Amino acid sequence: MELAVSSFSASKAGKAFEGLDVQQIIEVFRLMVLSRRLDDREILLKRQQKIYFQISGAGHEALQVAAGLALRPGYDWFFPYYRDRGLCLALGVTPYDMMLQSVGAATDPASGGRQMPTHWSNPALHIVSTSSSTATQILHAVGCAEAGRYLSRHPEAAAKEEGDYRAFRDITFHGDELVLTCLGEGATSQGEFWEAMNTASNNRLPVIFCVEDNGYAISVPVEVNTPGGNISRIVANFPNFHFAEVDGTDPEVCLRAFRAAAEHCRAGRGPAFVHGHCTRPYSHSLSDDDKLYRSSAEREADALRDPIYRMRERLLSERILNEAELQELETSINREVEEAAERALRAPAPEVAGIPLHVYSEVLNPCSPAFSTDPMPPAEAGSAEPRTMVDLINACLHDEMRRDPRIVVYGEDVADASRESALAEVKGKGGVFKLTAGLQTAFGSERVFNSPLAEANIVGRAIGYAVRGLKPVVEIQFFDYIWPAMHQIRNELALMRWRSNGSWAAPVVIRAPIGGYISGGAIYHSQSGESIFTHIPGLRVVFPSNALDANGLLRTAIRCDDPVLFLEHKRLYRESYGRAPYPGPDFAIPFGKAKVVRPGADMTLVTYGAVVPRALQAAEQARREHGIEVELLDLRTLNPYDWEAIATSVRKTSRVIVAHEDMLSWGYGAEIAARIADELFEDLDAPVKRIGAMDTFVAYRPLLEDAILPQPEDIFKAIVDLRRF
Ligand SMILES: Cc1ncc(C[n+]2csc(CCOP(=O)(O)OP(=O)(O)O)c2C)c(N)n1
Ligand SMILES: [Mg+2]
Repeated sequence: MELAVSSFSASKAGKAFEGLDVQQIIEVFRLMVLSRRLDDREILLKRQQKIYFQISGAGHEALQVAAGLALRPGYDWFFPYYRDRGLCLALGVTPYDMMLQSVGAATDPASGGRQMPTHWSNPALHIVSTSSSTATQILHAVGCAEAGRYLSRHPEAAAKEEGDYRAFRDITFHGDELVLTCLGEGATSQGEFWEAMNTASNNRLPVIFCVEDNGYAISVPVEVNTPGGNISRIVANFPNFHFAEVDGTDPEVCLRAFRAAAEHCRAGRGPAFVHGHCTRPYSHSLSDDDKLYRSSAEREADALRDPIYRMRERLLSERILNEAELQELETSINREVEEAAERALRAPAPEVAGIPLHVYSEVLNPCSPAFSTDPMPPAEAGSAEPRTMVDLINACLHDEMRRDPRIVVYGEDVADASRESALAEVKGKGGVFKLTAGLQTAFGSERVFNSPLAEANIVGRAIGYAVRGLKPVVEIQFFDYIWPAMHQIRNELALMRWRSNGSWAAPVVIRAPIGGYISGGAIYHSQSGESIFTHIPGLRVVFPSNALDANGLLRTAIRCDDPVLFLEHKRLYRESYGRAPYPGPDFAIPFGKAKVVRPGADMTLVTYGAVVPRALQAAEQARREHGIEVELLDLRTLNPYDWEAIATSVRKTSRVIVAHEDMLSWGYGAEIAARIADELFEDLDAPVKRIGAMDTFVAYRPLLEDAILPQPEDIFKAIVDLRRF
């Protein structure tokens, strides 16, 4: 709105307010008030039970609006916090869009009614979908900045290509783009914050970390979260950073800080840290009452620093607006908010039938025949010599990296040598199991590199790369150490597409060596646990049992458009079982297609991974000694899994055993067995049997390991027992 500005000289304003003209200064105030009024309206709607949750940005408006005005929507990238209404308004999210999310409308552009209010997402403005988790987004910001840098150095990687996920991803980038991520002072206690600071600092990434310090994390005061009570003091020694600690209630000071931070980042000097001291006048959320834990003196002091109140006073005292003009402005804001709320309340609700949409890619199905290609004849592929699973995974990585410049590979120890000069005289490491050997040498250190020893860092950054359209193929060194990344995998990686109603996706491949049977692997180098991941909607889980399947399934994992956990059994890496000649650079196996390892009419044995060769051994013994013909199914992929193959076989044999290496209780077999009992009851002549490890971890002494994990004799015994029915 244009207001008459009677008594204020623009040149005076320009000097005083970072060069903003009077209209721009008024716009700063307008956005701040708009943010507050939207919160107020939401609070009312929540009290009227017309919306279902409310958390406000009150007290943070000055810092956020300044950040939004200093940066470039649709050019820079944004990973905001749940309080960032002011930021998002300044970037261009409309009050109506916000209210659509408050009511959970079908047309809520951020999530289609799936996320709470203020869980931002807007592809056109480059606001990437964020969750309720307090610090996960910071690692995404780091990965996003790395992706931007990578793309500006390798612009050819942005080209659209048919035949894989690249056909569906538009990529844009700018050499001087930057990334803003925001968090509360409480969230700086999360490890992911420090993991992000580490990589941003080390790699001189153009990321602005904005800490919105309102002194509390719900009821926990800052000194409990931060030693000494000031995060700026603690981070001050991180190299390459530009630091600013500011009064977060003063938009002028904040604007200056963000402009300086942006300049530092755009010039390629490194990241920036803007620490703004804000207030929190409305308690943590509508479910919280700060009178329960803050003294009234403290609350009153906070109220005096309220950014809206202070800015209003300033506009009056500097005679930018008079009282009547302010009231006119406020009335027009109220009207805008009211209209947005009224319209949103009339918006249609989401369809129940649409719930499953965007759990996985709607445009590229990894189960489709497009991913079914035959191996090349050995003569054409180069050699008929049988190769190990390690060889064929490594070959697939080489082939795909050659084919697709969007692929980056990183993890702990995956590089040949981080100190490149050493490569003149040494062979290189290439992974503790050598799966990534030679990749850095072949494709360079920008595409293949070591990560810090931090699993959330590996997966969180990968999400940032992937939302930009790149394809990270990362390694978790041992499945046993995937747990620090679990938060990122479950709450972020697998959810990015569904929670943003298909606007964003993170089709990352995580490779992880898994399993025992290695004599001495003990508790922390023998774990299974695949069912924990198949219980995550949105995540594909693959578990090959032989070299050829590993090659073809990894290719599908890389070319598809969904996040994939690719589990590689350590015991099978170099086994003579399941070696195969190199199948050529385009061999692919679709997901969800089991393999009949051995046909049989007497009973079905469903398994996967390292139990496949053990079950085969048991099945052969059962044939020799009892004439029992077992049909052995190797599932190969666990999510999706081939229900048709299971059902077809069970209908034929009427008897079934589900076997796996993981612990029996709540294991993967429980789901398969339950579904067989449910849907194939009429076809069964015997109870559904399960075989799994004892309900304990794997012990060190091989004598104990052998007893804990299922052995061929256990499977043999179960086969013979099941025949009795
Ligand atoms: C990982 C995680 N743990 C706990 C919570 C619950 N929670 C939501 S907000 C919050 C406090 C956050 O405080 P701070 O980072 O200072 O941000 P503020 O809300 O004060 O802006 C907590 C504990 C969460 N959302 N995510
Ligand atoms: Mg806080």
